[in-house]
Formats: sequence, C-alpha cells, structure tokens
Amino acid sequence: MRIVLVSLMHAGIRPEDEEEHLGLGYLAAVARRDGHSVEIIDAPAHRLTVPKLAAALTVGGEPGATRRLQPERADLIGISVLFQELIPDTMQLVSLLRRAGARQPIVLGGHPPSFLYHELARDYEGFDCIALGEAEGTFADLLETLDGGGDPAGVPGLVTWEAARRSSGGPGREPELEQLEPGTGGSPIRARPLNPDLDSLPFPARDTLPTYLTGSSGRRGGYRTASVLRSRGCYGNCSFCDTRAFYGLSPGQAWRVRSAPNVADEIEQLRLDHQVDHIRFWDDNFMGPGDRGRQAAEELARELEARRLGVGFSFECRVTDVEPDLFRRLKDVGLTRVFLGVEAMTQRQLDFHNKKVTVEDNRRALSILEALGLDVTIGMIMFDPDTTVDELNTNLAFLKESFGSWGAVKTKVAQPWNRLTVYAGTPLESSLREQGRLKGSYTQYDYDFSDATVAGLYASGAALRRVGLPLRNALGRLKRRA
Ligand code: B12
Ligand code: SF4
Repeated sequence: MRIVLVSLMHAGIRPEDEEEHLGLGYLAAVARRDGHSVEIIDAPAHRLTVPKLAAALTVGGEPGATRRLQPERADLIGISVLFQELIPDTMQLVSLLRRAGARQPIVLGGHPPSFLYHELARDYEGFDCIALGEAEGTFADLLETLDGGGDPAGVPGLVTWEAARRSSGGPGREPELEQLEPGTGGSPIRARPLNPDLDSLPFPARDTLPTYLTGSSGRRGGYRTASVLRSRGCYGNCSFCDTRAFYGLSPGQAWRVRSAPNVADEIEQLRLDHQVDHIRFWDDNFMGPGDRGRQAAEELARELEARRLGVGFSFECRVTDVEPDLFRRLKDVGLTRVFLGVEAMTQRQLDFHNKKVTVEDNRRALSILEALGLDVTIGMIMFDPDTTVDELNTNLAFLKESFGSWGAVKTKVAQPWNRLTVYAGTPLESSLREQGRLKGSYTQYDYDFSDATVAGLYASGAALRRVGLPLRNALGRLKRRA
C-alpha cells in the first residue's frame, strides 16, 4: 500500500524547539518493513499551516514546493495528534481533505485521540478509525487487513469511527463509557497487548532528520542532535501526566527498555548516516524503576564506553533518580544535560502534582547535578489551580537563588511562567471533574484559580507572553533570513 503519514504544526512551539516525530518514524519503519511505501509529511519541518497542508495533500494543491507531495495517490492517510491542542487543526485538515474529494481511509493516532475517541466520533466526521495507545502492531495489522480487503473493525487496538460514534451516544450526548473500554471483555475494541520486546521494532525512519539537522533544533548548542527513544513508560504517576494511562490502555508491563547494544546500534547508525554527535533521549523517564532501571542505565554506559562513539546525550528523569555515582558514570560516557521535572518548591504543590517527592529531594538532586557540573533544565509549574501568592514568591525566590549560585552550570528553566494544563486521561482531569472545577471543552480544558490575585498575576504574564512569542518568532525568522 502507499501510505502518507502526517504531523501537524503547533503554533505554541517555536521553530527552534520543533523535533522529528519519532512516533511517525516508528510507524513508517514498520510499514516499510512489511513492504509498503510511506511518505512522511512533517508540517512543522516545512512550516505548513493546515490549509497549506490540505492543499499539499490533494492534487491541484498549491503550486510550488507543496505540489511535490501529491499523496492523492495514497491508499491511506495517517494523522498523528501529538498534543490535545492540535485536535481542532486535525479535524479541520480531515474536513478539508474530504471536501477536496479524498476518499482514502483516514486513521488517527497519538495520546489525545487514544483517550478522546468517543468525543471525537461524537463531534466530528470524516476519519475512519483511531489507533489506541502504542500502535506499531496495530498499524501493521491494519495495513495487512486493508491490503487483504478485510474489515478494520476487528483489528485489535483499533476503534472505528462507527463503533466510537455508536457508543458515544451520538451528537451532543455524553458517552456511555462502559460500553467501549479497551481491554474489557466483550467490548467492541479488542485490546492489543504492549510489545514486550522493544528490540523487535525496526529503528525509526529518519526521513525528516536531515531537514531538522539544517535547522536550529538539530544544531542546538553547536551539536548535531537527533532524538532516540530508549524506553517506554514511567513508574511515576504525576497527576498532570497521561503516561501511565496511555500505556495502561493496553495489557502488559508498561515500562520496557531496549537492550544497550540495540540502542548503541541505532546511535552508531545515526553517527554514520547523519554525522550526529548528540542524542536527546525522549524516554518518558530515562531512569526506569528501581534496580532494573539502574542496571539498564549502567549497561548502556558500559556499551557506550566500549564503542567509543564520541556522542553526547541528554535525558529527562525524576529528581529521586539522581544518584552521584551513577550520574558521574553517565557523565563519563557522554551525559551533558538533564531535564528535571522540579515543578515547584513548596510541599503543597508537589503533593498536588502527586510527585511523591519532597522539596528536599528537589534540592538534593540539583546539588548533585551541580557538583557533577552537569547542565540542567528545570521544569516548573508556577501556576496550579490552588497556587497562592506566597507559593509564587517561594518559587521565584528559588529560581533567583538557583541562577545566582550555579555560575558554572548552564541552568535553563523551561517556561518559567508555566500554568498547569489539563490533559485527557490524567488523574488531574478526573479530580478536577469530580470537584466540578473542570471548565472548557476537551480541545482546551480550563479551570479557575482559587486565589484572585494569582489569577490577575497569571493573566498579566500571559498577556505579555501572547505579544512576546509571536514577536520572538518573527524576529527569529528575520534573523534566519538575514
Ligand atoms: C518529544 C516530545 C515533545 C517535543 C515534540 C516533538 C515531536 N515532534 O515529537 C517537544 C519538546 C516540542 C514537546 C513539547 C511539548 N510537549 Co511533549 N512530548 C514529547 C515526548 C516526550 C516524546 C514524543 C515521542 O517521541 N514519543 C514516542 C513515540 C513512539 O510515541 P508517540 O508519538 O506517542 O507515537 C506512538 C503512538 O502514540 C501512536 N501514534 C502516534 N501518532 C499516530 C498516528 C497514526 C496514524 C497512528 C496509527 C498511530 C499513531 O503510534 C506511535 C508508535 O507507538 C512525549 C511523551 C511520549 N513518551 O510520547 C511528550 C508529550 C507528547 N508532550 C506533551 C506535552 C504536554 C508537551 C507540552 C505541552 C509541554 C509543555 N507544557 O510545554 C509541549 C508542547 C507545546 C508547547 N506549548 O511548547 C504530552 C501531550 C499530552 C497531550 N495529551 O496533549 C506528552 C504525551 C507527555 C505527557 N505524557 O504528558 N514535546
Ligand atoms: S515522572 Fe514524568 S513521565 Fe513519569 S509520571 Fe511524572 S511527569 Fe509523567
């Protein structure tokens, strides 16, 4: 079959922060392994807005660069919904494609549709099915089924629009959730177990890597950087995060890690084929649970040391994963930067996020990384529904103190004025709903702050950001053109 896989651009992401879409890379690799031909259309890489994307996807599209895409001749279109905020754009794309006469099956996948299939089928038309959760196996089966003229309705891990629409109760109605829970006996969705052996997957297709390597995201800090996924799943259960629920959609052990030789082979290939010298591990949490996690990290360190690839790397982990000996060892074999979800420096906030850590744990992790001379990026959630002015002051004082004391360490704070966002499938979504505090629709959940002063402070910061980000992007574009 001829397949087109599409990822959409997110207006909130700066071009220099865009990345390769590893999920589509995996799906493309699996499809090619099975003899299908695949084209990946990565809208962020080409800065394609939805109308341009739709034009590019249909014959008679815009002249010029986009005309080359012409996947009108494709037998199937797959669209990834990476972020919940992309749902309206995704549905606009589907609708434009259908209006332009596209008749191919359109399949959606990614975190948001895996949780929101009832709502999407109730509120929108035009797509044929949704792959739920981790989807390499589901996608391969779907292609085989369609190729053989079979009915996608029976493919494990897949829900068709008709089935989701039926059980959604129809337009304007609340879904009858119990009818369509994946994995439950007799449900119309047949559960697909998680792949227990990640080494069995082909390495992700790297079609878009050359484009990113010529842009700023692939050359961050002077390195030629590529993304690699070494493990899947996380033993944490932070209330704002959907990771546990996502892998929980399928039966099986959620945390899985590739063997060290398999990971090193991929890195070696990236080094040889693309002269990559830095790897961004995009694992949910690089450090797996307990001894197994530690052992896997040590095995990777041994493998990288033995191969002398000359490649640095960075990753994200929990503060309680930071240990002096292990992290020194990882630094010796190339670790340069650690992203830490610190989130807050008050216990009330850490408990609200169900981080299962203390303020002291945060401090301890940061001082270990500082002592080791590792660069750190801190994730902070300044605003949650119950944030107080005192908490804001404590967190701001912490940031000030951090920047003051870590002269030698390059500390960055990802989005310091960050407001907690509510995503489908998360414990936060359920608890705010139970408390009657969840507002807005699933395309953009919202809540009120309990403290009016905090609400005012956030609104002023957000207004500045609304002006600042487009301005920064425009200046960036001008700079790049110059
Ligand atoms: C890399 C990454 C990014 C990159 C995006 C680059 C990219 N193109 O991938 C960057 C750094 C830009 C980013 C930013 C953000 N991110 Co992010 N990010 C990730 C991360 C860590 C890895 C993505 C990845 O490579 N996954 C591995 C691949 C294999 O999985 P996958 O993409 O899900 O694809 C699989 C399935 O979903 C499915 N599938 C996916 N698409 C399709 C399509 C079809 C047709 C089919 C059949 C199947 C299918 O099959 C794939 C193979 O199994 C994920 C967490 C995660 N582990 O996925 C979070 C994640 C996607 N990010 C998330 C969030 C919240 C954000 C931010 C909003 C955070 C913030 N507050 O700033 C920002 C975005 C916007 C902003 N304002 O800046 C959430 C999204 C939640 C949601 N429901 O919307 C996630 C899920 C993390 C989490 N658990 O909370 N992120
Ligand atoms: S540690 Fe990270 S991946 Fe794990 S549950 Fe918390 S936010 Fe999600």
